[in-house]
Amino acid sequence: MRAADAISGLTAQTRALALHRSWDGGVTHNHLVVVRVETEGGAAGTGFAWTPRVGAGAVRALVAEDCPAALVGREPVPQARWADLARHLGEAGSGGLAAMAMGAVDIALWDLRARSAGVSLVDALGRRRDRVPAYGSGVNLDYALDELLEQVRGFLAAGHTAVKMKVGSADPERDVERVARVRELLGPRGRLMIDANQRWDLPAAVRAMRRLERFDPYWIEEPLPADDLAAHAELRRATPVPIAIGENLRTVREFAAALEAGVCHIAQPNAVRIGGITPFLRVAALADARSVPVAPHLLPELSTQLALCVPRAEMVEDIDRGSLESLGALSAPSGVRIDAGWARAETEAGHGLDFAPAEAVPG
Ligand code: SMN
Ligand code: MG
Repeated sequence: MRAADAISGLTAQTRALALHRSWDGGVTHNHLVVVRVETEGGAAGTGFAWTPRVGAGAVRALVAEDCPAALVGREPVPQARWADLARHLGEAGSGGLAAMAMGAVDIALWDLRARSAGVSLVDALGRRRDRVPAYGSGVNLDYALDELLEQVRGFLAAGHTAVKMKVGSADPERDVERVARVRELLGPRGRLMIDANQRWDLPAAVRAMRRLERFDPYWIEEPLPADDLAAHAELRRATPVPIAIGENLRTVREFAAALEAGVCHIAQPNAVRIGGITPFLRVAALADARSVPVAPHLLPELSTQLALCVPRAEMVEDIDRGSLESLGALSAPSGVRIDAGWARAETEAGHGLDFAPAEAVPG
């Protein structure tokens, strides 16, 4: 890389994307932070972070105000810049919002690298497959039973045979009834994943799984507080259902510890929250070494591209009307397509995500 291609600057803008229907707990928007990295030679790459509820403004500030000192004047090499940024942002923490800021920058640097080479992100990272299975996913704990069943019918009509639904209702009986009805709709051969979003404590998780096991869940996702490995180990002894975690693990070391403890049977890194594509790939390598498949957490436009490159890919999440494209974040179709239960990426150079002009979000 010529010195003329050193990083010259970074910009970051936030944008509130109205959800078509609120996510559980009254979440009405997903907030996007779009980051652009430019080089002295005129090349550019785009990255992003997203957050349903809190932190978009803080991530924008970290990128725009704190990241340039670690990046400007240096070569846009993702892995090298990632290490610099981790050191530089370290006093803000290794995970959380600092990781999200790093994630947005790292995605931009990978986009820049692929574009400079004139290849797609998938080819820059190393394509291992042309398609990956997808599943229909709903943020549907707040849905009435008939709305939940309607959503699942929609997934089936779109060609999905694997579906994820929320559990963790205040009344455990409600979960049993809903899971039973969805299993009935799917039939015995469909894959049914359940996601508790950390809502249970250990006894509640043990009791719930005892009642839900008979519906043959393909995995139980986030049954417990994400960082409580000891509780996961206890639950693991109480249920044969594989445990899927990762959307709330924010560092490679947290994944290493969960894999080491034998409580992460399906790894679900989120490329934004873990600090970008660079650490995402490290998690995928660690998971592979433990015979654990990767089912990337949202959003489908990026997670599909990454799932095409990891050693062991399980499925990607086709979230109901929650993709960047369906939220109106893109000014052109992304090239990532999910059809009849399969996800593919036919993108132009880079990740192919062309973000619509951003507006500042008040506050
Ligand atoms: C989820 C998390 C964050 C936003 C939307 C949905 C959910 C999932 O836990 O696994 O899809
Ligand atoms: Mg989840």
